[in-house]
Amino acid sequence: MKVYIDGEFYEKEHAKVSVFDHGLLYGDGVFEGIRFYNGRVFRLEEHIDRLYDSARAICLTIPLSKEELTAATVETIRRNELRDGYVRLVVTRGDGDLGLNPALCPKATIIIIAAKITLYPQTAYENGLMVVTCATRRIPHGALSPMVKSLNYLNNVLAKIEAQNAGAGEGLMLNEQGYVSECTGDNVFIVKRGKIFTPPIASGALAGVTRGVVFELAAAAGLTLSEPDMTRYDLFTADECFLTGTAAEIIPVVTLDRRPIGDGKPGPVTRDLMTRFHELTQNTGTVIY
Ligand code: PXG
Repeated sequence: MKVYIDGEFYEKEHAKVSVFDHGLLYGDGVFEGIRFYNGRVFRLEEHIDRLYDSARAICLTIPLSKEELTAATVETIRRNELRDGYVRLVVTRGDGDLGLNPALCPKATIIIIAAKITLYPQTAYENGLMVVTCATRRIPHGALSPMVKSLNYLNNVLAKIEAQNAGAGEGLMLNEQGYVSECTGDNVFIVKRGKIFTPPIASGALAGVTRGVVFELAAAAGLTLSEPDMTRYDLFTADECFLTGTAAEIIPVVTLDRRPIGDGKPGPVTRDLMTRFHELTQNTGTVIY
């Protein structure tokens, strides 16, 4: 494996950053997870745009242009001779002294890792996932914007632990007001009487790239999609439920807090969207080779 760090490629065992990097010391940085399929990077431009927005929001200057970072991303995949996989971009505040002050870090560190990722077993895509509601709430806008894909994932990690301890595949996160926000690493959707619903970004949900793709697929399928405030009631009474994310793709949810959603099986709208999504990933994206 060849890992990109600040313009150089290193073998995995030599791919290291300083213990004084503020990404490690304070979680001071941002990241993106991007998939590539069939020799093409899926929605690369959108991911790069979100990375620069996340960086801008935390006053972090990425020392490359979007074009340069895009080229570095594609080159990292190429060097690893992969056609299908997952590429992780990490931009940290960089090497600095002890102390929070980001002015102590002269230059951001850029890391690009191209690898494979499997989040859930194939059976979960066929039979659906169990989800439980987590006691850990989604970070409020007033603490750190949930729009920022930052290196501070501790509250999501804690929520994930709750889900794992409950024997569930994913954890549903509510916001401080008790409205449904999203899962620990995916956005959530429901289908009710043929219409699709997902919580609004204001709920604390990440503006997921896959979420946006589902908006496009729903429009192409002639399905109505809206973003009302949602509570657990909406999930308990839904006909279908599914999650979206770069790593998860589109995955059906069949129970919430051990209560079946709909008939407790992946539904037809979810299955149709999964098929449409698969087709799109195979036939679109930035060409790698
Ligand atoms: N919400 C949160 C909190 C996320 O972290 C999503 C929603 C879905 O967004 P996208 O843009 O991916 O559709 C995410 C994304 C991982 C991993 O390593 C996590 C994500 C993406 C890629 C890999 O678990 N989360």
